Amino acid sequence: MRLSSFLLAAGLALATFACGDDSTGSDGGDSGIRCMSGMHECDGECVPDQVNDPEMGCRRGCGTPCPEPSEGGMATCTSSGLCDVQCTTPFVKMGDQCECRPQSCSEAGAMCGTGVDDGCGGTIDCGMCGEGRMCDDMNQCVCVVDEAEPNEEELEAFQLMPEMGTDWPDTPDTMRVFSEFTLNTEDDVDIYRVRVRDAGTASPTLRVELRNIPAGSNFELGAFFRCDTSPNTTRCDGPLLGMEMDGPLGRGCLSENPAQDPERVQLQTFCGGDDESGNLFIEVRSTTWMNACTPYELSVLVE
Ligand SMILES: [Ca+2]
Ligand SMILES: [Ca+2]
Ligand SMILES: [Ca+2]
Repeated sequence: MRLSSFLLAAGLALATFACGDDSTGSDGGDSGIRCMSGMHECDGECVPDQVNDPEMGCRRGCGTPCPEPSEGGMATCTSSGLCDVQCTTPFVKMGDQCECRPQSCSEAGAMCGTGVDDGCGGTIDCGMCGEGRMCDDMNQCVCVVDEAEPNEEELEAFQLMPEMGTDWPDTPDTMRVFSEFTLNTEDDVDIYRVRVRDAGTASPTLRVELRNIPAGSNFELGAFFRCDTSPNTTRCDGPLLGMEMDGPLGRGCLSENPAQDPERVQLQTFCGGDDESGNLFIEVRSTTWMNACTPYELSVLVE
């Protein structure tokens, strides 16, 4: 077995050598002169092999540079010492020339858009994006940006309004559900401001819920209150209603449930004096973002 495979390998090696030997001399002329190893034929004579460089016509050439393709590539040498051409995408080799082959949308890296460059001076139409998405400058489908953007920090906080007016009184209760906002990128942070007005005798209770978190994503909710009158001793209500947290946006709660589970926080406001009016800041962010553009639902209750 071992001997036969050795013989087979030896046979193949000989065949390769013989083949290489046969073709030697075919490029310099057709006189059929056979040259010894390390030589090849040029104009009826055997000459030494050259450096395998296209500038010199490659190893088995006769000193004339290899022809360059007219566009889209360059002359090269094959490993056996003959002239060849190498084409750069989107050009493809056709004989000794490179021809432009128009790119498809995926080859061009485009998900959408009209007038996408096909690489050959023409354009292709790569269609439109699905619902909730738009085509950006790079021809990528990205989530549509919601109306509250930019709202990444306190100074840009988007003010949420109740059905009527701008303030959210606690007497009677004020409640509203918002379902037009999205986290449109992995880094999107949405900060909202709710103007709470203490209109009753008891201090306002604030309840915020985050629902309709897209499948595969995990969003978190924070709610923080800042009193008009210090000191601010607002606290989180109950262990199931968020983690107490003193943050840059005020005193409040964080709710960090796993996966798609809704987030829920409840704050009991306490301020200096009798008036517990102030600003509620709500923060929505993601820890896992699955590139879904569907809106989340934010419910705010002041009672
Ligand atoms: Ca947003
Ligand atoms: Ca934002
Ligand atoms: Ca969560």
